[in-house]
Amino acid sequence: MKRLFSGIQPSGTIHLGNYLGAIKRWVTIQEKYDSIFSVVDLHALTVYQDPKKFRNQIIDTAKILLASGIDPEKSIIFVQSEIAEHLELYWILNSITKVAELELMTQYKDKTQNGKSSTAGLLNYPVLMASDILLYDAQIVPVGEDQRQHLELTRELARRFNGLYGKTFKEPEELIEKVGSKIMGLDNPTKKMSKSASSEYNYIALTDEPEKIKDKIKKAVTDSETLIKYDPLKKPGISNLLTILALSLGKDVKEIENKYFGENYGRLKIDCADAVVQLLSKFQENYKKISDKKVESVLKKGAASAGKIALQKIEEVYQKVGLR
Ligand code: AQP
Repeated sequence: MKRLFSGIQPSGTIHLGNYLGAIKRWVTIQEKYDSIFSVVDLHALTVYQDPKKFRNQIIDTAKILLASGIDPEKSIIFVQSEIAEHLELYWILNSITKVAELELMTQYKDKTQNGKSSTAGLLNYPVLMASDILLYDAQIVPVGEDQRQHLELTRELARRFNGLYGKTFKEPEELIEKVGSKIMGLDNPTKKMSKSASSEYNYIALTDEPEKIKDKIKKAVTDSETLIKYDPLKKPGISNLLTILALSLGKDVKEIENKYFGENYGRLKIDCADAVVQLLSKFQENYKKISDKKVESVLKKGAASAGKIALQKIEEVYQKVGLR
């Protein structure tokens, strides 16, 4: 069975974009791959996190994975900072990464657009991501559109290291689905739905009550026309609602677009909200039943399993570079 790695940052409220773009798929694909899912808390630190809330966010993110259906009997779930080898490999890979190639990363450029000097952590973020993947010899990495460039860098670093020190790392393949890879913000459909958005009307939290979900979708930004059509460039708000509705129902966007042709925006919003409420109902029921104690015990077991693989790999790497 091929090994799969993916991560989620505990950087705020986990939202519908994270669910439709990542977590929901992880639940299905864990059957097919030897899967490792990490709560990547070190990545989250590239943006300031309130120390009083951070640990709770970490536990809550893991709880969300469990409530969504990630099965700790089938997959490894662990917290990144509990496995120090991520940082050890990060240093080794940093030593073969050029600053210029990191400066080219779109996500880095987006986050530093205002011309302010960025932190070294933000610049080096893709190297830590490469370490996460290569440490476990992951061959499959499910990614959103925004992470593709980072995965390409991961492959490049694997090739570079192998070229310098002999075959050590596997080059991972991306697993991407075009639809749903980018769910847009409800209050601004030209930018992706985001945990760190300033308004809660940007996202639907997975734990939002049905009334809240309905209210947020009702207020979602659309356009001044009356035409329901899937056209992300010209009609980003309507296209986003069609995507959310289609994915929530497990249907094709084209089919949903045809079905709603000639309908009014109000109808689309009501049906979209109902579908999201329905989609999240089982998750919310599960979420309420999982205790923090249960989460801690799953994470402990996960760290033990991940730690074994990581230790073996870092020993191999240290030998290859001559540290051992
Ligand atoms: N809007 C989105 N649509 C589809 N997929 C998304 N993902 C994130 N936002 C969307 C996917 O969720 C997984 C985990 O993401 P992450 O924790 O690495 O966070 P992120 O990509 O940085 O996005 P966020 O949620 O907006 O967080 P902040 O605001 O903290 O940057 C990934 O597979 C990601 O593609």
